[in-house]
Amino acid sequence: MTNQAPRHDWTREEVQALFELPFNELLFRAQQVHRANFDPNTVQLSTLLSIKTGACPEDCAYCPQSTRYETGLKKEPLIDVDAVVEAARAAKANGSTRFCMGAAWRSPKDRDLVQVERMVREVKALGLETCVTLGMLKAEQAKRLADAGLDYYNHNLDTSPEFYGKIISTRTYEDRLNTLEHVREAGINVCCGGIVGMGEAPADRAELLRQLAIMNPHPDSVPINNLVQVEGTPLNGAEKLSPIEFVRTIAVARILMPASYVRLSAGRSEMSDETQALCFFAGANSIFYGERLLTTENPQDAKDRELFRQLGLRGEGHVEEVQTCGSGPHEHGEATTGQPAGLGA
Ligand code: SAM
Ligand code: DTB
Ligand code: SF4
Repeated sequence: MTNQAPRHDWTREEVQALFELPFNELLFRAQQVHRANFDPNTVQLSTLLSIKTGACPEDCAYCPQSTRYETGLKKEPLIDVDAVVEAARAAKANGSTRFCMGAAWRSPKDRDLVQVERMVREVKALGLETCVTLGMLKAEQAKRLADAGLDYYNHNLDTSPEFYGKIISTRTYEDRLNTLEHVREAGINVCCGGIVGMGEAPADRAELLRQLAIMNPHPDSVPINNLVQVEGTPLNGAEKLSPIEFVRTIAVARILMPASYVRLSAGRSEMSDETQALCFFAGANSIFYGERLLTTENPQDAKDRELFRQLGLRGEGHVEEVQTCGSGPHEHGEATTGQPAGLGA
């Protein structure tokens, strides 16, 4: 029942019905699916670095980096490759296996891409998985990044197609799907999720997850962000999602996309340990680890170490310690063993 092949034909009604299950029933099902596909006590660790900060021409209503909103953010042009390598080395020493570099661009200029390609090569040479999020990509740009050895590209749907126009006007949902297609066609793994807590209706959350789940194949990583409210952005002061509804969102994501890594992403700083514990029980098996997201804060390393200790969770092993796990439960061939510093068992 629980380790069936992933489906791509979920209907709105089916997804809605999952959200409406009694909480215990939903979490039990999610945990069953999770166990059929992953080690339930292992969490993949990714570290973020903003490589180009602020002054973004887009109008994403949640984002402190848009030039349209007064958020007091200090803007910074594309940083040096050396600074990136230093941060990546520290992330690896701390137990992260993936290093995600984010740039506040609508889309990268071809000359900027040369520098990003160098970053990808050098971070990869450290033995880390690489991920970048640079905005919209053309097919040739995705190809260049693939040639540089990029492992993942993050590009979120953010919300349902129906709610999308209330959040962003400067690029369309279709634009996002096109970028995702270029990424997939170039052979790069897709990291794609969204944000909740933006004042969307329950049906928008269900539809965001359904849109992700009807992709074939499913995104390899699915970041679920809880809006980080930033003063000066239009969504500052939006009604917050209840922690229980957030946990339900994680559980439904796990059931719809059984073999994908579901990342408990932005918003952990404001979450209780208990909420995070429920998210892990509901099937979240990846986090951003490290004291900053892109421009906002994330829990201190020591706090995450203590949380993992209390829950008996361990960070997924370093990439170069990969053991082939052909007979194992998860199908990505990534590391399942190893004792990374910081969050190892
Ligand atoms: N500029 C590129 C883009 O938008 O595609 C890449 C960087 S952008 C900051 C990456 C993602 O971060 C967004 O798609 C959004 O899902 C997430 N994000 C941005 N601001 C956020 C916030 N305040 N709270 C939660 N997630 C946020
Ligand atoms: C994703 O889904 N969440 C990350 C990453 N992909 C790039 C970004 C979260 C950003 C939170 C707000 C900030 O720190 O600027
Ligand atoms: Fe720019 Fe990305 Fe922020 Fe939108 S989410 S304003 S595209 S940095």
